[in-house]
Amino acid sequence: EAVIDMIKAKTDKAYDASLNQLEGSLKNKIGNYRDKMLNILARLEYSINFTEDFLEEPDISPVIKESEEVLEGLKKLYNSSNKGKIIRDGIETAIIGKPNVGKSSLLNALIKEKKAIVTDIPGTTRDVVEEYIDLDGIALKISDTAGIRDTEDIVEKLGVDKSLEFIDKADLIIAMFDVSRDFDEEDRKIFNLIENKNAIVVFNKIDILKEDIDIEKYEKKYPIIKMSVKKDNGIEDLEKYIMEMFFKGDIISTNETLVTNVRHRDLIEKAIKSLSSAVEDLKMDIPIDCIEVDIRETWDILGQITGDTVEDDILNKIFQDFCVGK
Ligand SMILES: Nc1nc2c(ncn2[C@@H]2O[C@H](COP(=O)(O)OP(=O)(O)OP(=O)(O)O)[C@@H](O)[C@H]2O)c(=O)[nH]1
Ligand SMILES: [Mg+2]
Repeated sequence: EAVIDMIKAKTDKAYDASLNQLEGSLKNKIGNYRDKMLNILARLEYSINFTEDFLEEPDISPVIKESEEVLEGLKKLYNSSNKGKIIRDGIETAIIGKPNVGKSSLLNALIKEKKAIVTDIPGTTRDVVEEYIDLDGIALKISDTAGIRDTEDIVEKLGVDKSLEFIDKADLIIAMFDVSRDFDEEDRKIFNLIENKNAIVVFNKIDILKEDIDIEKYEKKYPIIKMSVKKDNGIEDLEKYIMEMFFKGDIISTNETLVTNVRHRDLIEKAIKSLSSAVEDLKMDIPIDCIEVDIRETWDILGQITGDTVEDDILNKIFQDFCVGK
């Protein structure tokens, strides 16, 4: 929900509110995990007493199962920080295509600035040019890449390799074609590169076409936008389309808890470490008191996310109250 609000958010204030809502959902989840950790601790305490009284091995398998469940949840949250990053830093969008189709011209048009070098010489762009744009509250990190083709030129080839890397890591690809020229083997390669990717196809240079192209005859695997960067035609359509895709959740899923904050991500990583070590120890014959230290630590680290940090002595009291049978 919060992400959708964020898309709609036009003012900074609304944006902050959406971010707060995301954080609220994270804190809620972490709060639940902390409660579970307390339960786990209570059970451990119980089994310590149980062993003292009966000199029998207690069954700690439920404790292992619960700990593993929390661990699983934490790992999922940690992985979501990638998507959270999209919201914080922008959707990684790569403009790709063979040389001379108008990629750099499109970047310049989107940022409304002559940042990338444009010439009619194929192979002009050698290095990736990155810029941020703001589409009504959605951040795009947009990269203009070197035109992809087989080349003997060492510098150009390094650029092409970089373009391929950017295709891999992009959240969204704008694949550009020059429709004033015949569709060739190089264009075919671009189509192969976007196979199974989030992509929008742009047919550029429609201004120098004699007749209108019929996009109906192309396969509908990707959305197609007709464009003339030169005549400022179709750029708004592209922007609208990207917003729509984001809104529909095509670029990132919009209904899960996301970690949007680096400090939270680091704390979750620490919690995963200490809980993993507790789970491993539980599976071996390590004295339970030692395991308790790790469980407590996990509980405490998670408290730094929910804002429930407590002094050591209060911490001890909470845990003592939890000790069953003491
Ligand atoms: N007629 C026409 N020309 C265009 C259009 N868009 C770009 N051009 C021209 O096409 C040429 C190449 O444009 P660039 O933006 O440098 O192309 P590129 O894809 O970045 O090329 P590389 O960096 O070599 O891969 C330039 O001369 C542009 O002015 C358009 O919509 N119509
Ligand atoms: Mg270029």
